[in-house]
Amino acid sequence: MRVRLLLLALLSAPFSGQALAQEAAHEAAQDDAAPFQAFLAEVRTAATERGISATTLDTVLPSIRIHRRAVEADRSQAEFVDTYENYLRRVSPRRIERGRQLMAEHGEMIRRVAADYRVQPRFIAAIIGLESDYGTYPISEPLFDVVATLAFDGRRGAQFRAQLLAALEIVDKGLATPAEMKSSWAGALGVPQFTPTNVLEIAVDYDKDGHIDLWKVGPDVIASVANYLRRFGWESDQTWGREVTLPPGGEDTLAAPMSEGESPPRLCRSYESLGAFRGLRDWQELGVRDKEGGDLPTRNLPAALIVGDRGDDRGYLVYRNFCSIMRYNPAFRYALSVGLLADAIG
Ligand SMILES: [Ca+2]
Repeated sequence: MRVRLLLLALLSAPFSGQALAQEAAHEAAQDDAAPFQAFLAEVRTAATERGISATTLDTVLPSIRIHRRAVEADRSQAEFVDTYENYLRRVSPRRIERGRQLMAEHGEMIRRVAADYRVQPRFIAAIIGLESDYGTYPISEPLFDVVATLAFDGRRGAQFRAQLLAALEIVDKGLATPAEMKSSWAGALGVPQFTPTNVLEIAVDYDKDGHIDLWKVGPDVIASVANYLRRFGWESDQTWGREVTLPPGGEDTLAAPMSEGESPPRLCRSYESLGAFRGLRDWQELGVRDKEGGDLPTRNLPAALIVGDRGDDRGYLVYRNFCSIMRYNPAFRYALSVGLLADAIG
C-alpha cells in the first residue's frame, strides 16, 4: 500500500520532495495506527493497575499521537565524541555572564535552597545554565507523544514505557497539567530536564502550592536541582575538582586504571573509567600542579585524573562530588562543564 502510494506520488508532477516526505510520514503513521492503539490499550491496563484514575487516562490517552520526529531524533542522537576543548566552549563568557545574572535575580532563593539542601549555590546555577541555558531553550515537544512513541518504537521501549507511566502519574497526582507536560525530543521535562520518574522521585514542590513547576526558573526548579545533587551524595564541604597542569608525558604515565583491591569513593564505583583515586598528596608527588603551576591544596582529598585532550598538558583532578554531577548526565565532559561553569559564576 505504502509503496503504491509513493509511486503514485512520484508520478504526479506537482508533488515536491517535501510533499513526498509528508506523504511517507503520513503513511508510516497510518501503518502503525492499529498496533499503536493496541499498545495504548495495554498501557491503560498497566496504568490502571498502578492506581491511575480513569479520568486521567480518558483525558490523556486518546490525545496521544505518534511523534515520528522523536524517533528520528532518538536514532540520530550522536554518540559523537567531541574534544574537551570544543565541548567546554559551552562554558562561554556569555553563559558565565548569564549565570551571574541568574544569581543577581534569584540569589536569595538559591541561597536559601542551597542552605536547606547543603549544596553550594553556584552548582545549582551551573546545572540550570547547562540544561536549558537558564530556562531560555524552547522546551516545547509534547511529552506524552514523545515518550509513548519511544516506548512503542522499541529501541529503549521498556525504559520509555516506565517514563510514560510515571508521566501519567504526575498528571494524576495533579503535580502538572497535561498541557504543561512539555519536554525535549528525549522526553526530558522543563528547565532542569528531569525525566518523569525524576519528577516523581526527586522534584520538589518547594513553594508548597501542590504543583511542581519545572517550566520556569523559580523555587521548584531550584530546589529540585539541589535535591538531585543531595540525593546522589553531594558533600557541601567539598568542590567538584579542579583544572590541573600535567608534568611532561603525564597524559600517558598518570592515567592509571584502578588496580586490584583499590577502592574508589562509593559514589564513584559505577564510573570505572575514571581510573585510580589517589590522595592529592600523591598527585602532587607525581608532578601534577594546579592550573597556574602552583602546589595542589594540602587537604588530602581522594581524586581521579581526567587527562583531557591529547597533546594538551591540561587535565582535571576530580573529587567525589564529580560523581554526583555524573548522575545528572553520565559524561565526563558534561560534569566538567558544570564544575567549570560553577567556578566561573563564583
Ligand atoms: Ca510548587
